[in-house]
Amino acid sequence: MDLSPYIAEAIKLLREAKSVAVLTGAGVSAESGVPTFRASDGLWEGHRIEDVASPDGWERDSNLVWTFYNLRRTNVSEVQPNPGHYALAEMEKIWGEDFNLITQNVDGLHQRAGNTRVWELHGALNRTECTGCGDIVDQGLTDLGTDPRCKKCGDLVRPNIVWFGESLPHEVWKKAQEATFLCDVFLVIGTSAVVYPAAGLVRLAKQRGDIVGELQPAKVIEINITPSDVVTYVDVGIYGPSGEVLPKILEGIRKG
Ligand code: BJW
Ligand code: ZN
Repeated sequence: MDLSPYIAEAIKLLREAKSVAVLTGAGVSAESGVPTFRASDGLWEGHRIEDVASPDGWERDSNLVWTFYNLRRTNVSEVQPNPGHYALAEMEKIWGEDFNLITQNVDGLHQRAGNTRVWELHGALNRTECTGCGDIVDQGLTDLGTDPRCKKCGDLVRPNIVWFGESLPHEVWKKAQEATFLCDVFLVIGTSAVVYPAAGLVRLAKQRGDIVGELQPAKVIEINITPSDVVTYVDVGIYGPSGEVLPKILEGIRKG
């Protein structure tokens, strides 16, 4: 399918935009070699993801949870940002403080590509959080074994990841909502948009005019290999790999 008319439409909307917000999901890192969550059977070594990435799973078997996360950490330490990540980093240079990248990803690849205004809704693989004193520490992406301990109080630490049923970090969520509310164009990239409250941002971008009369609904551009759950809010859908589509959009914005 020829994507160029949709890419041209996205470029036009972006060139008119004063403020841009982006929501990314696992698909943006797929071309780097980071597996997505819902692509295959959703299983890891026969376990449902919900069973290893949930407070219940942690209570049941923290050793298993750490084995899962050590593998994820090692995988991410071995991959590189792809052209999609780099295009988003270049876009931040164009819009500056009016460019906000909200991500559900925990792999840190946006920051490694150069984005600085990144709001991590679901935590980060490189950080741990003490189950005793709550201390949050950047531990890099090394294998931490299955019984890593807090240097301050000696209690077991857990991955600093938002599991199902847990709240998102308050300040980060506030920033994400603010950026969504203020943007003229909202890009939703590489997410199935089934996990809330993150997916709800797309609707917020569209419905901001209902809340503040003088605001126009943001234009929503989706980039994915297939339409997501929020397709009804999408103005321009570009259905191709983000690592190929985003550099083309960047090139078009620059040609201006
Ligand atoms: C490409 C591509 C390429 C591929 N180019 N594209 C019922 C209804 C509504 C809500 C709920 C409900 N029951 C429970 C809830 C709430 C729950 C939720 O939303 N559940 C739904 C699944 C139903 N949410 C929560 O629990 C959240 N907390 C919360 O709500 O707190 C308030 C509260 C507190 C107490 C009680 C109740 C409420 C927390 C959610 C945390 C999510 N965490 C995870 C796991 C972290 C584990 C880890 O990373 O280690 O975060 S879930 C997992 O999904 C991960 C992801 O960030 C998240 C989103 O997935 P994503 O990124 O969209 O990936 P995929 O795989 O789904 O999609 C990939 C996409 O890429 C696809 O579309 C492909 O087509 C595309 N793609 N290649 C472009 N090359
Ligand atoms: Zn501690």
